[in-house]
Amino acid sequence: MQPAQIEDLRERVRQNVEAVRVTDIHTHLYDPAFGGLLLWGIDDLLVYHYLIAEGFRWFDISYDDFWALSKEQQADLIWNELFIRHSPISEACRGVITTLNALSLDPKKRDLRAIRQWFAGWNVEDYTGHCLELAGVKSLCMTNSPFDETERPVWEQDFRRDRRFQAGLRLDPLLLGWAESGKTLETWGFETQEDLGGKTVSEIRRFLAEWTSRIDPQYLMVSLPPDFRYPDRTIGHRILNEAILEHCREHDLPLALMMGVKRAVNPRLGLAGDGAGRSDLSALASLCERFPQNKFLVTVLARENQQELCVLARKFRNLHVFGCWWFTNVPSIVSEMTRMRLELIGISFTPQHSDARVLDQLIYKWKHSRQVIGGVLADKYAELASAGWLVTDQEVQRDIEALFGGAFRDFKKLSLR
Ligand code: RAT
Ligand code: ZN
Repeated sequence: MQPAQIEDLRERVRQNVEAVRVTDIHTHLYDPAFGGLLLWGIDDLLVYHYLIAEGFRWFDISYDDFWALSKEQQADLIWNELFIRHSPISEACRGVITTLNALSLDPKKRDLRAIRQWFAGWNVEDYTGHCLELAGVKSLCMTNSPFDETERPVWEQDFRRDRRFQAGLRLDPLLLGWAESGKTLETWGFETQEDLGGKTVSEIRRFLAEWTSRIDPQYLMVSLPPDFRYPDRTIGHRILNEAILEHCREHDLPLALMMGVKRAVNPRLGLAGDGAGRSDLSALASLCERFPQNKFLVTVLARENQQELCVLARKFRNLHVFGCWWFTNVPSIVSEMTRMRLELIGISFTPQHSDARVLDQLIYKWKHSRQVIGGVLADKYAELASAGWLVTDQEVQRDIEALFGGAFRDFKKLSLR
């Protein structure tokens, strides 16, 4: 191929990535029927926990005083410190600029008051459609915890689901904090014992069955600390083996494992105080090997674990790698991870999820991810063409659809018998 043809191919690949409609497989957004739980607008964008963590590197205010402020006051502080007094260069800061710009709010004016006024003119239903459209997202997965006192009551009423918002059943307390969550289940009418004796395991399964039928999840999910081991002799492991994995097999649901989060490294920062650590992926290897009929959707937080995760995916077809999670969702690392994944496992993974907590973040998270992933894919197809393969537009489009949702759907359908 001539250099001009290669450049043309690269451009077509990038355009395809720009245009593809995405299935976002992990977010913290809610169906609009959940009312105030669906966050949106400039103040929620500014008080995102990623920005709170960055703001505290400059703030001259105690943690307690900060938390005592109203949302708007916190947003003012963050705006002044991270956007006015310093240039908004970090990924999370740049995201706010990309979002405002895409919404046609001129960030160059730096007029927070005018931005607030603009948002006040929207209603949530219209704005939801507007954001999904601008982000090119056709559907997304929420994070739904039965243990969350604010969302539970909504599920317990009858409401009309917005099919663009699919459920994900989050179970961290069940697996990681049985001493407490067992008691909670008891108050909800399940017979439990702290040592898992008597009917406890079947009662946990009844609880899982009830929530599965109530919310119709795409998968069950849990985030794990870096010191998670498998196998191990803990109550949590018995819950995993005897209740969660059995339930997943019976309902043909994947279990999403988000590995490597150290919760509350600095508890004074609240949600912003979590950190990251390197995981022992031999735990994941054991799970994939011992449970060949269970499906595992996995993302890992430590950069140091990424290659090992790809190698495991080459060994186990019941493992689907997804996303550049949280601290890895910065362009330099997304680029390196996506390149490595394509090189090791081809098209059989899901390069990104947004993890959006605020609706409007879908816009920047997907815009930034598309830019990086599009560039990496352009390189890869150019290399393939140079190697002598005929790269057709139709096949490029097929692959890109797989990477942005299709491979995830195929993995869910995969028969492991
Ligand atoms: O990315 C985030 O917003 C984190 O706070 C976590 O929620 C993480 O994504 C998780 O799902 O545990
Ligand atoms: Zn998340």
